[in-house]
Order: sequence, then structure tokens, then C-alpha cells
Amino acid sequence: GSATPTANKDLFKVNSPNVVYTDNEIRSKYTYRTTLVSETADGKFEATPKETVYDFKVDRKIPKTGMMLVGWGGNNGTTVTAGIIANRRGLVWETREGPRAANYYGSVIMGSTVKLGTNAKTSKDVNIPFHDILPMVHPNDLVIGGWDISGMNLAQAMDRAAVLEPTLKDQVKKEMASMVPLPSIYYPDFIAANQEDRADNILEGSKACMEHVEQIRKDIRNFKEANNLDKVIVQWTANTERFAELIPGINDTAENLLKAIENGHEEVAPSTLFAVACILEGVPFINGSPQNTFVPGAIELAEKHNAFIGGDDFKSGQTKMKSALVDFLISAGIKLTSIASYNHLGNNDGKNLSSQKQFRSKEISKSNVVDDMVKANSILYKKGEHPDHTVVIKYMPAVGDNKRALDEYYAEIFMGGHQTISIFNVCEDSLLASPLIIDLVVVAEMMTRIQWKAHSSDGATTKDFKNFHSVLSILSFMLKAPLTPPGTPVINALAKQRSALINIFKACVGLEPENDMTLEHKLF
Ligand code: NAI
Ligand code: DG6
Repeated sequence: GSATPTANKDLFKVNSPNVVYTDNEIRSKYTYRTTLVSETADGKFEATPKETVYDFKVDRKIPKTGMMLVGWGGNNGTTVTAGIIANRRGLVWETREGPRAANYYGSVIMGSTVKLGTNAKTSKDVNIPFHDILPMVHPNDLVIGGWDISGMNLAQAMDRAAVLEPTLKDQVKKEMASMVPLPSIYYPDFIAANQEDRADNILEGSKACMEHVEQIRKDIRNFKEANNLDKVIVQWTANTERFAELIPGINDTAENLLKAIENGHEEVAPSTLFAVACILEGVPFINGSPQNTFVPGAIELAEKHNAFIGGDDFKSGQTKMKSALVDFLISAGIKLTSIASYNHLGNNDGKNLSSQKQFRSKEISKSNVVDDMVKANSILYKKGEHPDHTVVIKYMPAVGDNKRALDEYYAEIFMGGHQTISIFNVCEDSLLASPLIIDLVVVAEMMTRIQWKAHSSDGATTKDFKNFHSVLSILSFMLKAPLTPPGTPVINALAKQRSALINIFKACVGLEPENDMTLEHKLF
């Protein structure tokens, strides 16, 4: 494949002996500084600065990339597809509030900026688009395809979703009518019974089998070939499934999981089959829904095959607010004592979640998002103490995709006082989720072109360049229940998740993390 038309030429170059640009690569030497802490005999701490030197290598050639969505005909699938087409064609449409033009608002990669440094002459900040830190794929260049258990073409499915303005839909309808989802895997027990009437585009067989895995692999290969692609990224934006039961001997190891699929075990979910197919095909797979697609056997399989996986559950509205607000409260030293989160929505996601088992998956992913912040503050919370936290979701068809999220945060302040924060958040659900789908694809693709090698001061060296760990925790900013490499901590605080993303990308071009000290404006 050839480089794509919107391939960005570097907006900046780093002027440092530690950074070398070749035609194909950016190579950098980066000193990662951390602090090692040990407890002393008298119960105090000793903090020792540590330095590890890494070599990073970034492949500069932007590949022609395909994005395949599972659940392509749903609200998110149709909205992100129409949005990309509209951006690609620079569309403008009339609304009752006047003309609107295509944009990528809500995408951290396309809509936010990053401080590159301070202007050498004026000392003012120089901010650049996030997308320009590294040579990333432009979303306009993504070739889109995917699967759905509903066979509607994307134009009809976009009407069914009832998200976008008619004046916009009219302009993308023709192109979208030619897009038809591939038949998918449907095991009725995993999603709500109320979804059955749309399942008219399904592969034969209603429990796990290798034929399904092979079919999905074949679909990916065909899509790649037909569109002359260098790479494909697959993302689950299909219905929330119930949790799969974790059964020793079935889904606990890679080998057992593959055997369970061969033997048609009933606890293997369609999303896990997609994950397995992508892992075996060496294609990154991201789970945008809350269910436990990545059973331990699937994670082990990804590690074995050096394949990238990421998840779980897009973090779009209520939870994104929560992961910012709770971080603010607790890091301000305010004792948050309860969070009551209600939401009602009327789209097909809400309909599916009106079934108890599927709701339970969502309840779990929405509930664990404050744990790390609470655990980090031993002044406010005793060991094991936790704010009350409840999550309620109700299906109200009339409000469609305009989800209503009502949150009450109740906190204890100075000397027994209280602070109550009430939020009424009307989130146009699919319009918030679609840019996250784009960010996840762009970042996951970028991660396939970054390699590292260590030569640390304590002697732990790596001989050859290698990839980041299979589990892409760098995607956490976009996800409610971030999957991390087994045994490593989960970070939920939104600002920390963004810092990790920015600073890892900056390190790849030999730049220091943004430390916000601005000593240049304080010491003179
Ligand atoms: P939707 O219900 O409109 O779309 C889901 C699509 O998946 C449907 O077209 C359905 O036919 C299809 N589907 C179901 N099982 C399938 C299978 N096995 N293979 C292929 N297709 C299948 O839902 P929406 O609003 O697009 O959301 C999609 C998922 O993303 C849901 O699980 C939702 O919980 C999750 N999510 C959505 C967010 C949002 O803000 N819209 C945010 C966070 C997560
Ligand atoms: C209602 O909570 C339905 C869900 O699918 C959410 O809309 C989705 O998970 C987004 O959740 P949040 O908490 O990020 O707004």
C-alpha cells in the first residue's frame, strides 16, 4: 500500500543529539525518571531517584488503515461512519440553528492540543494539535467496514439510529447505502432477548466453533485485500453482552480457550470469538462494551501472539465527568462520601441494557472508576473504606439517543460540613462515543509502529527492539474500565490517563513530559 493522501509531514522536528530522523524512522534516546521508595525500620520511607534510558523507534510511514466495526449498523457504527464521510468531504448542512460543518470535536487526538514548549523569543506557550505529535493516521483516510447481526445497509441503519440531522443524512445517504455489514456471530444467550428481531444477518450456528473464528479471519483478510490496506483495526461496538462465567479449564488459559471453542462450549461469547480471531490474525482488537470479552485465556493468547488488545467500554459522558470530578474532589482533600448516578436513555443500547444480565455488565464497568483515587488517599479513607456508589440505568424510548445522566456527589468538607454537587448531563450518546472510536483506532494503530529497547542504570537491558505489552493500557482515557497488563494497576483519573498518552508519545520523539512547573515564569 502507499502513503495516504492526508499523511502529515512533520509539523516540528526535535533538535537534540538524542533524536535522529531517517526517511523511515524517528529514533530517540529518552531518560525515564522515577522514584523508588522503600520503607525503613522505623516505619518511614526512603525515596531514591531512578533513571532508565530507553531507545524508542517510530515507524514514520503512515499505513493505509482499515477500521472494521463489530456492530457497524448500530448507533455508534452508523454515526462514526457518517461523521468520517462528512469530514472527508468537508460537508456543511443546514440546521434550525444555521449551517453546521463537519468536525472532530470530542476526539482527543483530533480536537485537542498539546504544549510543545515555550517560544524561544516570547516565552509564550506553543501548542500544537495532538495529532501532530507523532505521524498518526488521519481519520479521514480510514477505510470502514464491519459486521452486524442486522443486515440493513448503513443508510437505513443511520435512519434507524435517529441521531443525525436529515440535511446531513441526505448528503451521505448514497455512499452509505452501498455499505452493507457482513453477517456476524449471534449467540442469543449473550445479549438481551429483545434484540432477536433484528438478528437477520447471522452466521450459521449458535455456539462457539472454530468455523466462526476462521470466517472472521477470512473477512478481515478479504477486506484488507479488497481495499489494498496495510493494516486493519477491529473494534467491538456491538451490543453489551452478559459476563461470561470464568470456568477453570475453559477460559482460564489460551490453550483451554481454544479447546473450548473447538468443543463448542456455551460460555464463549461472540465478542471473545472476535478477539480470538483478531489475535490469531495479528490485528489489534478493542472492546468498546463492558463485558468480560478478555477472559484470562484471551489475554494469554494475545500475549503469546504478540497481538494488541484494548478495552473495556467507551467512556463518553457520565463516567468521563466522574473520572475528572472525583479526581478533583479527592485530590483537593475533600472527602467524597457518596455518588448516586442515574441515567435514562431511549436508544437500542438502552433497550438491550433493560435486561438484567446485560445491565449488570454495565453496572460493573461504571462502578469501579473511582477505586484508584480513593485508595491513593489514606488521609480521607481508612483501609477498605469507600464512598457509597450506585448506578441506575432505565430505558425510556422517547428520549432516544439523548441520554440523561443525573449525578449527585455528596462530600464531607472542613469541620463536619457538607458539599453537594448535582449534575444534569444531557449527552448525545453516539455523538460522544463516535470520536472515541476514532481515537482508539488511531492510537492503537500508532502503537503498532512504536518499539522500545532499554538500557537501564541498574543493568536491566533489552537486547532487541520490541513492542509495548499486548494489553494497550495507553488507551485508558477513552475507556471506562481500562484493561491493563495482568498484575499492573488500573488508572482511572482522567488527567493522569491523558498525561500518560501525551507523555509516552512525547518520549518517542525525545521530549520531556509536560511537568507544568513553568519555572521560566517564576525564577527570574
Ligand atoms: P446499538 O444497539 O445501536 O448498536 C449495536 C449494534 O450491534 C446493533 O446494530 C446490533 O444489531 C449489533 N450487534 C449485536 N450483537 C452483535 C454481534 N454479535 N455481532 C455483530 N453485531 C452485533 O448500540 P450503540 O449505541 O451503538 O452502542 C454500542 C455499544 O457500545 C453498546 O454495547 C454500548 O453499551 C457501548 N457503549 C456505547 C456508548 C455510547 O455513548 N453510545 C458509550 C459506551 C459504551
Ligand atoms: C447508559 O448508561 C448506557 C450506557 O451504554 C452509556 O451511555 C455508555 O456506557 C456511556 O457511559 P458514560 O458513563 O461514559 O456516559
